[in-house]
Amino acid sequence: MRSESLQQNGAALVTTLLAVTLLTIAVVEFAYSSQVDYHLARNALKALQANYLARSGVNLAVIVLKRDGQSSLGIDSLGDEWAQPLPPLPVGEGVVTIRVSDEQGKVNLNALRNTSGTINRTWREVVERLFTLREIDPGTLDPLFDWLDADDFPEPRGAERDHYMRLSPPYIPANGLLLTLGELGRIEGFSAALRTRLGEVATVLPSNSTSINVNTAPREVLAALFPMIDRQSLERFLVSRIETPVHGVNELRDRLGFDPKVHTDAFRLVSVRSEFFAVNALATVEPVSQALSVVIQRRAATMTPLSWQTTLPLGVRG
Ligand SMILES: [Ca+2]
Ligand SMILES: [Ca+2]
Repeated sequence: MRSESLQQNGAALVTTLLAVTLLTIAVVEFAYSSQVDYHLARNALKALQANYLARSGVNLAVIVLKRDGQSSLGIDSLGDEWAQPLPPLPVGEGVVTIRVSDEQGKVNLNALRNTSGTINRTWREVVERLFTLREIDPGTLDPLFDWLDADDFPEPRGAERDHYMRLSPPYIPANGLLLTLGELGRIEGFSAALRTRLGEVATVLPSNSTSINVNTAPREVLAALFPMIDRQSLERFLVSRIETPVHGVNELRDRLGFDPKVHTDAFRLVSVRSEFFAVNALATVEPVSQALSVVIQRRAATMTPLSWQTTLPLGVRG
């Protein structure tokens, strides 16, 4: 009798232990998944807040650019309000950093194509010099010329329809203007590393008739436009244009110390006013960051976003 009772007690103990173990596992599992859900929900909320904060940063820059367009005396320069670096702005639980740059300080690769579908000789020379200054073989430009020009005849080191149709998967080259800077990735030889090296000095704008704003162009772009200018004159100009921007081509000629007898086609490629700007906003609502990059076209008082790039939330921590 006693042995039977002990056996029953033992079985009850095992059953109880088993039940407690299962319950513990269930509770731990539930607590873990609740914690994961909580972190996911919290990060999604922070990402949403960061996204809207970055959008607000872009909107703020648009207001500044619009106001500048209405007030500035027909020129855009690095002394303008939009060009001044702002400290990071705290907003609510987050902080947003905004940078505006002039896309017309860069070389617009679409300017290489004449409206007739041929390659523009003057721009071609400028871009070849720019590549040389960036220590990139100008021969790598041939596939770009072929991508832009209307014909199917390859340049000496170029690539036309025949080449792209042999790829897997095959595709047809544009034989027209580029739509985005990213499209360069589809052109033979334009590797990611090469595109990164061009980022600060080249852009893609939705027109082939843009000019370069000499009040905002980087040193290398100016050197590619005016190879006959000595280094000292160029450095003097780069320093002086912030306080005293150029108001016209004749003034530029004087400021760069040009011999009046010297003629250069490059003067037909430059201006002192800009229509295209890039706005970069980086918003952080800890632990999530969100970056937005927008190209804005400013025409009179009309501001049109042309491209809108969002990066994935960065720096997510538990
Ligand atoms: Ca072509
Ligand atoms: Ca061609």
